[in-house]
Amino acid sequence: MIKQALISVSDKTGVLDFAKALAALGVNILSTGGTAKLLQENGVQVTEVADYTGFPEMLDGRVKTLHPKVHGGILARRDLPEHVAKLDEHGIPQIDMVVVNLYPFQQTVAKDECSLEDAIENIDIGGPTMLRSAAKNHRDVVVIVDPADYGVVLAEMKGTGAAAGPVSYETKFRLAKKVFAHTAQYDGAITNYLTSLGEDRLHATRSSYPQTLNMSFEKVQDMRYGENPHQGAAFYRDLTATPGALANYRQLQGKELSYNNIADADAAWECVKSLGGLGQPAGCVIVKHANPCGVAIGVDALDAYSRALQTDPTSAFGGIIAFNVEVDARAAEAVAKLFVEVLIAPSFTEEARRIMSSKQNVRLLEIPLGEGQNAYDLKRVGGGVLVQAPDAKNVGLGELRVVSKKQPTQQQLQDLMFAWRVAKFVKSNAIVFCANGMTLGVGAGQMSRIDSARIASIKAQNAGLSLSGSAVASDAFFPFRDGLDVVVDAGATCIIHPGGSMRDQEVIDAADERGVVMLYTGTRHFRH
Ligand code: 93A
Repeated sequence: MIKQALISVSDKTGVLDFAKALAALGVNILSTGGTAKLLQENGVQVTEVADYTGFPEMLDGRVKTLHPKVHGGILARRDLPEHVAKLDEHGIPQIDMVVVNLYPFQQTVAKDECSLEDAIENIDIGGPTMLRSAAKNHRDVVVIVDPADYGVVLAEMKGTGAAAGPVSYETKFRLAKKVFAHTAQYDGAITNYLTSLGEDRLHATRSSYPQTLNMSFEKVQDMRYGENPHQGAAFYRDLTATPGALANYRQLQGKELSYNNIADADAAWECVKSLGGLGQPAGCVIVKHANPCGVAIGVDALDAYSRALQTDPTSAFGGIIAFNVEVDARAAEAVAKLFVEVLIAPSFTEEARRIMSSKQNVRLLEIPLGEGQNAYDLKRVGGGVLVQAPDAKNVGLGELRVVSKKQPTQQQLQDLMFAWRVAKFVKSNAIVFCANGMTLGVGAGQMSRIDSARIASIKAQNAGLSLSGSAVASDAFFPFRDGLDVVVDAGATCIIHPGGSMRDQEVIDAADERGVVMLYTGTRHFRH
């Protein structure tokens, strides 16, 4: 039986309706200053914690609920007669439900103008203490930290009839686990903030990379295995993930996603999201082993797909395909002809879904298009983790510098911009041949740039694509003129790369000697 609940919330979403419902079920409500005021003003009868303990809120609210009458009432084991007798001895009634959410620390420190003092005042002490007390004693106490759980708890309480009834052990245990995950994350945010402050502890010197880095993830799914069948694996979502992130996918059909599916799906999704603003409405990316093996933009999904597929139809077999526009029936029909592992798009028409349903093994993922970036890019190394800002840079036309004598045509500029966008998503060393908004040959992941260049042109030949008049992007500078000679021999007439080599002049002279256009981006896109 839930006879008494303590409600103390900073986020007051839904709390009024919840408290009203509890009161209607005959639950006695204890509450702190601001929460009590809101409830009272709206006709809910509550007892202020200060009146309940006989101690006023003090020290500017720093001490509100930190009292044995509160914590004794939460922590006492109802199954131990000694505990129950102790409560009686001290006149402490039991508290059967704790509804608490915390001072908004994360939101406070996210503001640029936040001072150390603001941050410190927003470190909640009494709230986590009650949450932890209640979660520890979850067998006897219902604890709610997330307003989204009000409904579930009420439903269970009402399910037992007119009187306030028991909440199931399963629910209480789930809610308790949620509390510890929440307080761990909360303390993590405090640690991240404090250990990011400079020596002088002035806010202005806050570093993006704290001394102690805490991140919280929640499991999306267990996987049958990892990169290889002898490796266990699971997929976790960063708790800060935005709706457009891969981890927020909705699977519409198909087998369970594997570890490699998810890694490749992410590569495809990130690449296709970057194809906007290139002069065509639709974009399509086909990925195999984390590298794009075909990328194109087009007038619609089918057009983009058909062109992307031409680059390397052999590698596309068993690939992962992503679109940045809705997949319609025509595109779905074309894709259904290929053996595909995963198909990703912001949406699918009903007709497209019906067509894909004949290919039940294809995993269909729907993800809203969104610009959200991971806060940190992480890479595990033995015993540690490398942390960097994600590569969010998209070079604009204004940043390009023509270094050859020959000036680019408008068409060449467009081709070079497209090639450069794609090269960012190809493992280094990356060489990408393109023309008319489609890839013609992709050389990826080689230890020498010249080998990537050779491979890219061989692949174009294998696919029967002409490289004559093509544009080439190289993710980093050409260290010697030999790489440039390879791509020009293959037919390229314009080249884009970051520049910045010791032998830049040698490479520029080579471009002039060969009569091709060369542009510098000033930005490098290594991807390992
Ligand atoms: O300053 S505290 O750390 N000291 C406390 O004793 C205490 N008890 C509850 N903060 C405390 N709280 C927090 O107050 C709760 O976690 C909740 O976030 C907030 C609700 O305050 P009010 O009801 O006055 O809006």
